[in-house]
Amino acid sequence: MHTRYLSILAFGAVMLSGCTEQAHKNETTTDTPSVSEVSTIQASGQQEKHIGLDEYKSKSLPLVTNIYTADPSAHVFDGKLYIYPSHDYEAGIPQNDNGDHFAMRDYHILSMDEVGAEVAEHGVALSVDDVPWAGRQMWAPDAASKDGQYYLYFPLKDKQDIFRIGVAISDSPVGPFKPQPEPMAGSFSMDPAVFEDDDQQHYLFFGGIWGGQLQHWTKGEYSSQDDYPADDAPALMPKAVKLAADMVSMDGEPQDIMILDESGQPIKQGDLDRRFFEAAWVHKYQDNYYLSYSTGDTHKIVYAMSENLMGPYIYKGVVLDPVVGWTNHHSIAQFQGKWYLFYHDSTLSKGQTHLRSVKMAELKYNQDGTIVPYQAYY
Ligand code: FUB
Repeated sequence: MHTRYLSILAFGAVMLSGCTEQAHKNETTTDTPSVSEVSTIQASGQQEKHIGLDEYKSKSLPLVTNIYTADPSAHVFDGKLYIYPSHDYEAGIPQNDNGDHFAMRDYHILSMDEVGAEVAEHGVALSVDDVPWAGRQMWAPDAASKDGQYYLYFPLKDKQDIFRIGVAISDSPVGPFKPQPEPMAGSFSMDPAVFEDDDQQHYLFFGGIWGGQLQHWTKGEYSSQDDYPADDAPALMPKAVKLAADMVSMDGEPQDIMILDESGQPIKQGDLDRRFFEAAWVHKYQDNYYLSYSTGDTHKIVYAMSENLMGPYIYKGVVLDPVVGWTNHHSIAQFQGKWYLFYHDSTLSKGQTHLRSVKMAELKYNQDGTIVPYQAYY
């Protein structure tokens, strides 16, 4: 039996009391607390292979510590770096396979003028209370800019508890954002990521299985039943669609983005180390598109490459090994001439899976364009 997002630590909840609205410098440090009694337990009673806090020392500090942040989507707008994260908090909801304990209610945006400079945290940019169709759970967002307007794309369950993707608009990259009265027509599942191609056309990538609900949409409409492919059949793939010129609607139907193995066969559903789970992100380096994503229950960020934005993509390898906490979610962006990996972990909360912190680190490429895997811990 799977245990969705379950990470029970052998020590109690740790509150962020004492944290102030201070910004922190992103510098290499050994910030991980030394905690000896850490284990992660599945409902089955088996131990999962997680990172224990006593085993590793972090290379990077959380970008902010006054709030918990996760799922960082990084973009450079007008020469400044903006990070659009989830805002984790303690909702007191028990952990389950659907991720109910990720009960986030608003978004706060981070920015910085240069790497190593103070990180600004800009307060509430959008609240669940502002969204007329809202049910619950504001999960991983992303943002885009066009013609002086900024668009925040956010996954949120509607009043029927079905994930939809909403769009909110602002004339500032840090909000406040005004939501559209309805979710994006035709939207489903979660983890939106918007990629702007060289011709300024924007594309929306999205999707995630388990609590992300992609397995409920295999017949083109919502079904309350899980519908996963057999282990030896092609995996459920991330979806992508061109955004219409208005940036708030889709130009066409979402299509599957195929991820193939080295022999040209679709990655199989049972290939847990490589199959798509959630957190799709696309970037372009030199002449190739890179589709990176989380493998979910094997806790890795991996990537595939293609010469075509809409694929097929060929699986290449690991970007980031498992981090402290169950989820692994990232973005990749170029800023001031260098490439960076943005990710999260749960070191600040001493391992609580639903209380994460965004970090960043330089990302390097090999001569052939493949990515040098990043090690988050010494
Ligand atoms: O933060 C809630 C969910 O956890 C995200 O949408 C997933 O990608 C995972 O990080």
